[in-house]
Amino acid sequence: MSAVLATAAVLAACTAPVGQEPAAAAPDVGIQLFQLPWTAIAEECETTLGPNGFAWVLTSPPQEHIDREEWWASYQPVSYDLESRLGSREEFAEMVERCDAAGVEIIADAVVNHMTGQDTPGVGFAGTPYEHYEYPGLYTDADFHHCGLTSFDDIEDYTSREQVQTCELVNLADLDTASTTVRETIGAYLDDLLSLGVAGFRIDAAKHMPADDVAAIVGALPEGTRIISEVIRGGGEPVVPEEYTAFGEVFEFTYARDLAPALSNGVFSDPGLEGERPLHVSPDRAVVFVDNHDTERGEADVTYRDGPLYVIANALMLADDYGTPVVYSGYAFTDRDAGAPTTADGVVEATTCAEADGPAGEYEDGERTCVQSWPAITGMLEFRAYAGDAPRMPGVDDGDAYGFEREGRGVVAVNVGDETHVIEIPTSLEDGSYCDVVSGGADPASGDRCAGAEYTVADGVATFELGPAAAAAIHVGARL
Ligand code: LAG
Ligand code: CA
Repeated sequence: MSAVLATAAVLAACTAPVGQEPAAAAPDVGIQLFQLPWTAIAEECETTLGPNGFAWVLTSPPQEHIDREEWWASYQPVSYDLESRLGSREEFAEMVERCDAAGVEIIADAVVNHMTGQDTPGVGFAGTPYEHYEYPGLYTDADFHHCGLTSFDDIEDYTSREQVQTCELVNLADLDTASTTVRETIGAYLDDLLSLGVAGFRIDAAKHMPADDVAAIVGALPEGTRIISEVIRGGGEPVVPEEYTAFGEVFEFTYARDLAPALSNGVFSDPGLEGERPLHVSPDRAVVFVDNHDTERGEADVTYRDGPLYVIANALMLADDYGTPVVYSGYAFTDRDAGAPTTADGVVEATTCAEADGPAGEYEDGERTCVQSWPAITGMLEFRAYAGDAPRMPGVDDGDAYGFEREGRGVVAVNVGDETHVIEIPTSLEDGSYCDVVSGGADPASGDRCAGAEYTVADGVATFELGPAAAAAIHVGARL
């Protein structure tokens, strides 16, 4: 149902005069709306995500958490009550309903490897009292690992599988997920979220739980529940994402790591086009991203702060034929711990976008990036719908410019340099003039003009004149 609605939305948004239709592949792109309250996500689904063809939202964790200002309070569960700084149970349920009606599914972030990392007793956001290893009505000390392998039971050596999975991640009380009662308690929490209509879960810190434990927990959920395990690939580490693909998808961290260098040095190379990419799970198991809430505070070389380069990175990801992309949308920060702005009663506010049309030149702390609204991104969602499952053809790397065709369906081109560059890309698209969907696509008013740039295909070659740090994309549905 939702896929049908979303396809209709993409069709409605497409104003190309030629009678080409998007390929059969259903819209698959997700959007991580980091620390956005439930009522605001419901709004976004109706006004922006549904109409722009996003298929799913990854929310921040919905359960009760420690009562602290930092965003990462969300990652320290106190109880599985759906009462958090992001909204109430009722608001969560209403969000799922409204998003569903707009053709957008909800994937909830499930923090189930651990509880809090607080050494002193406290009271959670919704009023539940707790201690480091005591959560009334939920878990007692016996439900936790005390690995006894390191001085403070903290993970110190990531080359030790035993430490990674049974010691504590930054002091967070580590659940004994081999225990039947622990598995059942986690299962009841996930079932509760499913009863409100969520489509599935991001499994937070999955690497820190044996794959067999995760398999047992999610295996008890209804068939069709979507599972995306967060298993950060690490060089020389024994626990690898491939262990978690038998029961769902995984976030493929290699993807962003491979994408970034070319954006600064202009040296692009094609991925293995014959299927296999080194250190990548198989394409049908991969969820890919340019950045997420952790990497934008850490390893990511390209984030919202990089403006046009960030658009280019997202355009290349959305044009690719590998994996299922999730676009990231958060808020500006200078302090990595700073939570999203809250009201006087401590709930997160849906602050305004710094700029809805694209990256802002400058950001004030707390302003939202609203990447889901950027015309360049929604244009690439349209490109992706038209590209369908057409294979990616060998690319052209020409100085600071690069581009490739999705066979017979569309061509994408980028220029990461600071001078204008003309790049020619072989294509089997029909000769003619095409509207660039990154800079606006077809002009809805006229139907025979482009709102943004126009590029031509002649004699099997698409020619793009790209300004500094620019991307462009044409597809079969955007031919004049
Ligand atoms: C994740 N995936 O595996 C989340 O994506 C990531 O954002 C979480 O870390 C982590 N695992 C645990 O769920 C975040 C912050 C940490 C924060 C942690 C717990 O990046 O900085 O740790 O959530 O809130 C914080 C302090 C630590 C402290 C710990 C316990 O930074 O110094 O030891 O809390 O109190
Ligand atoms: Ca663990």
